[in-house]
Amino acid sequence: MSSWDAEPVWITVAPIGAEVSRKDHPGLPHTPREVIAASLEAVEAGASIIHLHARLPDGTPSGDPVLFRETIDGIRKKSSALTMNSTGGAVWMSMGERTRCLDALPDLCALETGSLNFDDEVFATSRPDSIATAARAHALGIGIEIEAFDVGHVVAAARMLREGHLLGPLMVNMVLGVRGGIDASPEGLAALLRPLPPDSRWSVTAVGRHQRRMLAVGILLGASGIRVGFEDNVKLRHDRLANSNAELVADAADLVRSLGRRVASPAEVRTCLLRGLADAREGDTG
Ligand code: KMH
Ligand code: ZN
Repeated sequence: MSSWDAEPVWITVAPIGAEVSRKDHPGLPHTPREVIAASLEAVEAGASIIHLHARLPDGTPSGDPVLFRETIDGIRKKSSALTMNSTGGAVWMSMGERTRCLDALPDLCALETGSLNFDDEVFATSRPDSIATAARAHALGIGIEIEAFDVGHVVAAARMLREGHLLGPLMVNMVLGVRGGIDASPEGLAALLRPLPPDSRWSVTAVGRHQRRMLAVGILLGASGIRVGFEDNVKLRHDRLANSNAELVADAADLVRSLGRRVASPAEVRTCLLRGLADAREGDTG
């Protein structure tokens, strides 16, 4: 392996989510205007990728591409951070509703490659739906980050790569600690990394109280990125509510630096992820 500790670590902020509400954090952004403000503040604090969901003004999750587009436009006007639309949506959304957000043309989208129990609910993504969503993202020039909540999701992504449904190298976000998915432990992360094809890029997300220590494990094992934000955890160091998404990003940036690595800039992440996409396309057309 090349000297991974010299490689910068990108920070993704997930400021909104779909399963969190203002009961969990009164400052949860809902409207595009609120999301843009929270995102730009997070970029100032060190984030280079914004993982987006959309909400109606009353907080109901929505797949409306107009809401996503307004948010993306506002972020792009004032920063070079990469935008990533969730095609996971909310657990209760149909696949059609989840994927409408691709029409807003983000830089990247998050894609599920399998199903799991999401606490008491079923979060279902069939293989044909994953393949169709990947094809649509490719056709629109949108990069893909796989969201792996359990080992089978990584295995399924590797199969999609082998079969040509995904462009390489894979970019996989390892999500630890969802009730129903893999547990937030070093062994859990190792299990997710085992089926990952060589040369893949991977990042770590951990929900709730295990977040900071699992991000540290990822940083030390060579993760390309880490993710924080109200979608995953509303508390700072699990004893008080974070003041903002930006405060969580600043804390994550401190963690990266304290472990001897450096925080990637949006320009570095753009070059790394979007050039990879262009190279893969050239390879395709031969
Ligand atoms: N809201 C979760 C059910 C993603 O963004 O792709 C799915 C989710 C993952 O948030
Ligand atoms: Zn999400």
